[in-house]
Amino acid sequence: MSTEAAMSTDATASRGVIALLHGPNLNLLGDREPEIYGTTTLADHIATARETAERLGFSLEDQQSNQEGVLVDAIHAARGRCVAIIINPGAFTHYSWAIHDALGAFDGVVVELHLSNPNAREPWRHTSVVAPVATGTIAGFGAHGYPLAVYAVGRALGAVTLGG
Ligand code: CA2
Repeated sequence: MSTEAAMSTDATASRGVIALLHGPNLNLLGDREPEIYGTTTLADHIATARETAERLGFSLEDQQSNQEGVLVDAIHAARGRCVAIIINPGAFTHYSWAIHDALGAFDGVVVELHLSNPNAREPWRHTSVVAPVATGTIAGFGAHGYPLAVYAVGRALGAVTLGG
């Protein structure tokens, strides 16, 4: 049985809003460094995430910014309004204590998402200042990470049951 088939969901309920946030340079996806990040564009990743979210009964908002403060504001705006944040902070992952603090003040589920596996790359990518304030991290699965991250939110909020 496929993983998908083994998950039962109730998509009839309105389960709330997921904020999907992307940090610097991720607007270039599909254009440069395809050997690391693949050929799928950011718009395509967002469409996949939205499709999965809606199937599970969530709606999804998205924002990409190259500015740290804009991401901090987006995290603040999610407070009390969104049930979860899925965030690929880009290189901010490794040093933005402002994003760390903002996520720490968010009450819902936080999924840290990476296309590549930063722990298998240069040593400076091995530190994540986001991981300590995340519910969990999904990394290294490329485009598949998007539906996985949405399912992780569903699982954390009781909208998805694994194992049938
Ligand atoms: O693997 C990931 O998703 C990363 O968050 C991507 C970040 C990197 O700094 C993290 O260590 C891991 C970099 C995103 C840069 O994206 C580009 C996309 C196309 C062309 C150039 C950069």
